This record gives sequence, C-alpha cells and structure tokens, in this order.
Amino acid sequence: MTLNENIINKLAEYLENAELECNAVVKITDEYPDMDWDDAYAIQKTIRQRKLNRGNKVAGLKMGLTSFAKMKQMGVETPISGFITDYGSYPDGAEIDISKFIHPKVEAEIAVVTKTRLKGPGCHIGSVMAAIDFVLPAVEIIDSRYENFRFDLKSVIADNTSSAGYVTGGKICPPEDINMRSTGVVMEKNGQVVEVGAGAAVIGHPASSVAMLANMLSERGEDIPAGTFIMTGGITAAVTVEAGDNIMVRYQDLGTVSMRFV
Ligand code: OOG
Ligand code: MG
Repeated sequence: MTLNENIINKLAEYLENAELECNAVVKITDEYPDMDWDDAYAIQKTIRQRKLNRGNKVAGLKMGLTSFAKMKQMGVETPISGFITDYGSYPDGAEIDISKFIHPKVEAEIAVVTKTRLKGPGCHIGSVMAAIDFVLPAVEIIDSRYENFRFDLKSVIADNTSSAGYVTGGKICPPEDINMRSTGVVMEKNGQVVEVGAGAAVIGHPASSVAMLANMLSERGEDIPAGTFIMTGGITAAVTVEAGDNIMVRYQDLGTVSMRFV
C-alpha cells in the first residue's frame, strides 16, 4: 500500500460520486501515479462498503479483461476482478434508461452460479467445474467513470472494473450439458451483427476465469461463497450503445439475451 486511509476514502468517494452523478472524471493515477494494486483493490472495497452501508446488496462477482479482444481494445494485459450490485440487474428484454449511464457499452459474457465454496490458491478448472450449479447467458453493461473510457489497470480496478449493470437470460444449463469453450455467441445491434466469438476467448475456458478469480481473491484473504453469481468476462469487444439501440445476443445452447436502450 502506498496510500493512507484518508486518501483511499477520498478516492472511493470521488469515483462513487462519479457513478451516482453520471459524471466522467479524470483517472486517479494522474494524481497518484505511485499507487499500487493493493491501493486499487482497497479503493474498490471501500466503494463496496459505501454501497452496503447505503442498503445496496452485492449481487455477484465479475472478472474483466479476460479475453484477448478486450485486452486489445483497452490496451492492457492482466485480468481484473470486481463486484456487481443489486440495482444493476435487468431482466431479459429490459428497456434500459440510458440516462443512468455516462457512456455505456455492452459485452457478451457467460455467467455461472456456484453451489459450493471456491477458495484459492491452487483453484483450477476441475474444482470450478465441480462447483458450478448452472451456466447462464449474461450481457454486461460497462460504464467507465473515466473520461473517454481511458484508464490504466490500477485506475479501472479502483473504479470497480467499470461495472454498471447486467442483463441475465432465462435459459440455464447444467455444466455437464454444455461445452463452454466452444459455445458461440453472436451479438447484434439493431439487427446487424457487430461481434462474434466463442467461450474459449475467455482465457481458454470461462471456468478458468472463475479459477483465476478464486486465486486472485485468495491474495486478499477472500473466497467465492457457495451460491455466487459470477460473470466470467467479455467474450467479445465491448460495443457502444445509444438511446434507441436494440441489442440481441444469441448464444449457442443458452438462448438469447436482449435489451433496448431508451
Ligand atoms: C473494464 C471492464 C472489462 C470485461 O468483461 O472484460 C470487463 C473495461 O473495459 O472498462 O468487464
Ligand atoms: Mg465484463
């Protein structure tokens, strides 16, 4: 850690206010270039605590920057983790008020719900496959609080990995009935195909992303409790949306997820 508690609290408030007021801000490493990974995750944790104190719930966990498409898009090369909130949840087919976001983008993801606890270090794809209750499709809405979505890894970790919302689909699948690695996705915006991909884009297999999450959390003394909803990371690059846009993602074996921004 290089930052003291006062500065961690100040930066958490700065970033959370940017979210709540829908206001893009300058990235925090401009002012604190020497901050480290622990500082970044401590700011994220403080934001989580602020939300819990306000009565919000943590609805699950997320991995980010797990695919080559995303790393290339954002110019970074290490996966990151964050949390998702109760108020960010939208049902399939939702009409989503775009004024709640700064400059939202959507990404196609595969999500899982666990039935047993996962704990690193040493968590691997086998432990994860045994712990998955079911697999379901999910589209994440990301909305960096930083101007022009421009950030470095420490800034984006502190900003809870741009987490803003998620739309879950209704079709669930037991893990033994799906090969998440080869599951194909087609994302359409206003009827036109804008991104295509397969589960393997997520560090080879979406379940490996969950193992990586358990191992990353263990470095901070945390684990993944049974019953956790986990978004494994964007398969495709993120797609910018505007008012009036219809998004439809077709998943092989997992049905479709759609939403409309108004
Ligand atoms: C960071 C969040 C990335 C994913 O699935 O890769 C993410 C960002 O690109 O703003 O959620
Ligand atoms: Mg994501």
